[in-house]
Amino acid sequence: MTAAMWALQLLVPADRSLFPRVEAAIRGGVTLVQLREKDRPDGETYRVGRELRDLVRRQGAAFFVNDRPDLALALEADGVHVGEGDLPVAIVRRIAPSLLIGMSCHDIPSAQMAAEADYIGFGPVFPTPSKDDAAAPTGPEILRQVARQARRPVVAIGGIGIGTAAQLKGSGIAGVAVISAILGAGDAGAAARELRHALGL
Ligand code: 3NM
Repeated sequence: MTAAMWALQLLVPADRSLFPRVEAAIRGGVTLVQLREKDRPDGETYRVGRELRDLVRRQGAAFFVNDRPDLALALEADGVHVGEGDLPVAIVRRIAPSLLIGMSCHDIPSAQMAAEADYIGFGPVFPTPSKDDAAAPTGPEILRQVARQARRPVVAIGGIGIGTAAQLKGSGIAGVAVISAILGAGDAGAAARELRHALGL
């Protein structure tokens, strides 16, 4: 695992029509792609996920799966990203020892509890258009405190884009995770490049 792996993460659903954008985004500087599919049947997610994994690996990025250690194992992913309502990290580690593990945290106490994860996903830092049930935004100051205290790399999420990136500079984060800033951009490659530049990552 290299620190650079956490720099710029892109979350994508199991949708083949997004593949060209994912490919361009990796060329632009996305280091990790996370398959995040909440709606489709498992069989379809698995089939599309295999193609996505192959594309991501070909381009030299890491491949993670959201929420589902079973699917992450089936897809031979590099890692799985779990939330507070999912299986505890120690249990995921036991049943899936080959996987790196990311854990979502939304406040300082939960970030302190996530010491067993390989990285902490912290947010939403800003209001997000991409998650209906997102917690209240923390703002960049809480993120800074978490990044300072955490013994794990911290990846910021939620409303991060070219308009908010400047507020994260110098916060001590290892990287950011985004949806709309890249998938919603006209040119996904340019969006990824500009975001990395703006963040100094
Ligand atoms: N999780 P965008 S915020 C998937 O805070 C997700 O845990 C969040 O999308 C959390 O970059 C979020 O478009 C959505 O704001 C991120």
